Amino acid sequence: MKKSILITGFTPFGGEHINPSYEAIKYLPDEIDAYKIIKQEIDTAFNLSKDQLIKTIEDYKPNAVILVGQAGGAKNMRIERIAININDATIKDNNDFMPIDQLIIENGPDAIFSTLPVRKIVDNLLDDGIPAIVSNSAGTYVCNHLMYHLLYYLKQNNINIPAGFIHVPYIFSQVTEKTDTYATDLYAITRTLDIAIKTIIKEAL
Ligand code: PCA
Repeated sequence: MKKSILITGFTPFGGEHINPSYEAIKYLPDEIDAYKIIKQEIDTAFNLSKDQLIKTIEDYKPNAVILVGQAGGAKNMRIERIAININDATIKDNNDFMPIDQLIIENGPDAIFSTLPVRKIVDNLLDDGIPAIVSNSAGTYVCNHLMYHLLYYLKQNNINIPAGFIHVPYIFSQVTEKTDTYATDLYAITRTLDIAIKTIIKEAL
């Protein structure tokens, strides 16, 4: 099978009409540095997201997995370092489900670290003039849930590939009616993902 990298974004949620994570992924090329780029949109739904992701991993056996999600109000690209074993939603997901104070996996580890070169990705983004940080919390909603499931699945199955999560801000079209809310342009997000992919290929593959 051809060498590949799986990159996923989410469907819009919480009253938004678009989700910048998947919008940005659409503009990535289909191949980067000889790796096929597999693009997938995942439902913002606790109980659907994991199966959708794992099926694609089993079908394509990618060499790396990058999950991307919207972090409304964030002022930088947030390269997530860690996923924690808790679901604690403050709004319903797209399936009307709102878990509170629930473990993701009974008896699972409290937390699992990203296996992406997070610091190197941040450094390369900053060198390119893109605001970026290493983030120590992916929240407790669907994004953290899927990141935790991904890292847990890979560990359980002894699949040693780089995998992790990137949270991105709103884009301008989402904040025209929100006052004092940070936004960036879609191009900056696509460029962020392109730099992240190239960094992963160089540092971890
Ligand atoms: N962001 C949400 C879930 C889907 C998305 O794009 C989150 O941060 O959990």
